[in-house]
Amino acid sequence: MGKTALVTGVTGQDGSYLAELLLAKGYTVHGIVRRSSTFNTERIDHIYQGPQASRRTFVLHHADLTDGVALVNLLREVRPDEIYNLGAQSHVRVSFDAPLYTGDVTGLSALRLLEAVRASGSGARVYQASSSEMFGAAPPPQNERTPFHPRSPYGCAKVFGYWATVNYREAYGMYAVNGILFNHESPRRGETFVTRKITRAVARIKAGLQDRLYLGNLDAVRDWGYAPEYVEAMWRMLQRDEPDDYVVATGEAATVRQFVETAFAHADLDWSRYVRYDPKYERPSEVDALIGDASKARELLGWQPHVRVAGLAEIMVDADIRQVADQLAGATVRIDR
Ligand code: NAP
Ligand code: G4F
Repeated sequence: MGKTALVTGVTGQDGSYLAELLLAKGYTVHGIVRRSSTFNTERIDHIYQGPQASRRTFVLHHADLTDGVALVNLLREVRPDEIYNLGAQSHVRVSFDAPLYTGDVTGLSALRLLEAVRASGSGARVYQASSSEMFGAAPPPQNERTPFHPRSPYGCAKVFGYWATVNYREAYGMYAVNGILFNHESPRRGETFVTRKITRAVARIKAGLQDRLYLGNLDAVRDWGYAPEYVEAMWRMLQRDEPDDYVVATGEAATVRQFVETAFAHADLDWSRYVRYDPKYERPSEVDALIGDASKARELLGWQPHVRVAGLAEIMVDADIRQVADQLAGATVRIDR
């Protein structure tokens, strides 16, 4: 019998890649989808199995991370071996506009889920999607021993989720781990994160659909990796004998400006003709530089990244160019795989 996994945030970038990975490994995957007035399953439509399918290995459930009772009921029903808590209000800039909501969904929900595991008597292993944003103002390179100094309500909420996970491990002997992932991107990245905003604009400018791209701080330094490789690290963390916390990163630094240059150059465009500054995209407090040291993941998980920032920008530009071409041809727009 294959294992059973429960994935919160299955409709998001990471959730969709993780579901594919687990299905390929023979898991039965249960995903939590929150109710929306418009379709929010675009990233997983290609693996969806309807309720009438003869043998379902991918099952979706309506629930919400803010509903602790629904989580307990779901855990009693699904009885997962592994839980991946990827659901979150994950946008840092938005967390300044909706700080309490972000604290609830991104922070308190991690505790809600851990408590639901306890209340349901589940012995499931738990992965918590922690973030390099917790390091905030701590100077790079950052690793598992770097003190946290969050710079946003999102970062504060993730610090809460991180410590709740450590606490349930220590207090109840739960198999609960934190993956401290640095920025990771893909053609499935949400359109308002900076990489995707840039690559989507490149494709639209190339096609004559847009003539300006407004951005905020071009000097911020990030360590950008490729999302499909990062979900592999999540899975590896739950296969170890002992639970532990791991940084996942490429160790390679680039500024937003460098990402812009690479993305525009890949489409033979001169970025300075199109990119303009808008202070609206600045944050009240910025995280200047995140560069990860993932030696522990390399040594203990045998994990290492292969796609680097320049290759990542090219993958994303190519995918957005294909998507715009589909739109212009009136074809069904497919999420790039
Ligand atoms: P994402 O694309 O924004 O996906 C977030 C997911 O959470 C979506 O499925 C979303 O549902 C769901 N969600 C939001 N609010 C919810 C609620 N109240 N109840 C249930 N589900 C809810 O994020 P991602 O990039 O895949 O990231 C996955 C996780 O890793 C997040 O926790 C994020 O904070 C964390 N993380 C991401 C990165 C990164 O660089 N990508 C780095 C470090 C940590 P809808 O589709 O309906 O919106
Ligand atoms: O793409 P971003 O919005 O990602 P950010 O803030 O680093 O957060 C992402 O990575 C975290 C891991 O470190 C995750 F936990 C989190 O969930 C999310 O996935 O912004 C990257 C940088 C920032 O410094 C921002 O100020 O780009 C800068 N930036 C400049 N102009 C912009 C823009 N960011 C956005 N979103 N939009 C702009 O127009």
